[in-house]
Amino acid sequence: MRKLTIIGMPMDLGQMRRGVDMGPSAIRYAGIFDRLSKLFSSIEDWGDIAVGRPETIIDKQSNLKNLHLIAEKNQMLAEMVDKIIQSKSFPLVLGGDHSIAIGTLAGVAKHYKNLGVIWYDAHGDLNTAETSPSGNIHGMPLAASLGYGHELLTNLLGISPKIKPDHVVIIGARSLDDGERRLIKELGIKVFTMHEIDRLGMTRVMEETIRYLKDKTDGVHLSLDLDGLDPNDAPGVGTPVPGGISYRESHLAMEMLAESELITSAEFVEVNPILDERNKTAALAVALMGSLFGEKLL
Ligand code: EXY
Ligand code: MN
Ligand code: MN
Ligand code: MN
Repeated sequence: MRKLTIIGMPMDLGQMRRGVDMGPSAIRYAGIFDRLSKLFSSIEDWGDIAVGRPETIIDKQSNLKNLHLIAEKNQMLAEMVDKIIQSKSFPLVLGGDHSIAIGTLAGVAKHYKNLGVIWYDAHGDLNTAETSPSGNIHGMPLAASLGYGHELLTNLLGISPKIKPDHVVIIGARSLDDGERRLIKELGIKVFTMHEIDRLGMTRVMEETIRYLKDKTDGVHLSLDLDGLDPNDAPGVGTPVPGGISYRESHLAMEMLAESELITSAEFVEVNPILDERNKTAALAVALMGSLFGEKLL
């Protein structure tokens, strides 16, 4: 049976709403250990990376918020994730805002030549300093991992790009900026927007996702932003977008990923307990982890 190693990244520097730094605590409090202990031969918790919460600093040249600190902290995360994989354990990263994917993917990409990524999100996270409407780096991690954006974000661990455009699948998109749409078209990134999920159903979306990634990748990272789900099911997120993926569809997606045995690393991000209703979103994250790691109903 597999080993699992959990690492918390209490990062809130990638966006402007307080509270998402408490995501890792909220997810642990929601019972991650009890839920996952039956599914792994051993679970280790390496604790949280010390991020801190200084006042926002806007980089004068790029207009990016907290650029230097985000790069520095993600470097630490990348090194930890690298160590977890070296120890032959499955890395599970708890966020924190989505800017942490820059670090997670850097650590993971060291180990895979053809890394696949499933980006489960209401957003594309494909902005750069030039296209971003906000300067918030949590709207940029997928672009950075593809090699687009500020060098401090694209070049972590000296690997750039971390992933190739045809190894990425975005699921749940319903809020894309103009620059993100352009990049998606230019790079030919596979996207299942809410339209395709409504039209095809989640079963077919996941079948196509798995088929698309299976033969051309040697590992697949799941980056699950809780705002991919509908805000009724996941109210505790900083950038909610109505009309999202349902609770049941998300379980089905995770169960199909478990069956596929494709996923080699994962992160669950954007849980903000201050905005949540009685830790509902953290509990949802833990329930989805159960399905992702092979929990059965019967
Ligand atoms: N596209 C918007 C921006 O870049 O500011 C909103 C990004 C939200 C990113 C969230 C976490 O996925
Ligand atoms: Mn903040
Ligand atoms: Mn995101
Ligand atoms: Mn999002």
